Amino acid sequence: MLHLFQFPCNAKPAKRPITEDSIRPNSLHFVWNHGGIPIIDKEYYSFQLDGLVASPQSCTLVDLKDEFRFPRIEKTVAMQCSGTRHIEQILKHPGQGEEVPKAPWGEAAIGCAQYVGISLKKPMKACDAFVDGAKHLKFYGADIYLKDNKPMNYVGSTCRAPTANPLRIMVFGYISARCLKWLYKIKAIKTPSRATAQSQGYL
Ligand SMILES: Nc1nc2c(c(=O)[nH]1)N[C@H]1C(S)=C(S)[C@@H](COP(=O)(O)O)O[C@H]1N2
Ligand SMILES: [Mo]
Repeated sequence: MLHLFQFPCNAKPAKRPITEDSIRPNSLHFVWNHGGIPIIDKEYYSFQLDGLVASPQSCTLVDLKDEFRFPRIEKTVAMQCSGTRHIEQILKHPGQGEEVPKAPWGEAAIGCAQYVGISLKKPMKACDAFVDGAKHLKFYGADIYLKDNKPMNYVGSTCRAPTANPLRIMVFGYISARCLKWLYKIKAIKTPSRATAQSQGYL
């Protein structure tokens, strides 16, 4: 892989990948991070579902891996960063842009892979019902990055119909900026999140 940035790790295949197979091997799938890669202790990891729901829930990784409660599903998903070909934007508007302002991304920020996970509908069901006009889900990543020198978590939101693997949410049909990694919390909210990666960077 060619590292456009060593930190935060932003990497693309050094050569144009062979396109015979629509699935990109994991070792050649693009990587786009805004901050560090959090160290998550499986023993202590727990995942929250709260906000505008009747009964907020917390699950551990052991709960989420219980295939009896949460049957696994498999999907082939193509992800595309809305910042692919970002270099053209940087050349036209230097100084403007999102959180990884100088990463010279060309057209490589696209990748198709097979994901195995669980549907978010299942753990959400345990919350009973959405209340008070909950229309969106807000996702919180455990990683921290700096935006204008302020430390923050990577956060985003979507309308509430996604399917998820709790450590990585795959929201089908959305830009990959909403497919949060290292997810530790989902909150039901009324309107789209005001987090910078949602309301500015990848609006
Ligand atoms: N927690 C977290 N989730 C994140 C990001 C991030 O920096 N932190 N980057 C987003 C962006 S902009 C993209 S394009 C994809 C990249 O996913 P990948 O590294 O698996 O290709 O993850 C998204 N989810
Ligand atoms: Mo992205």
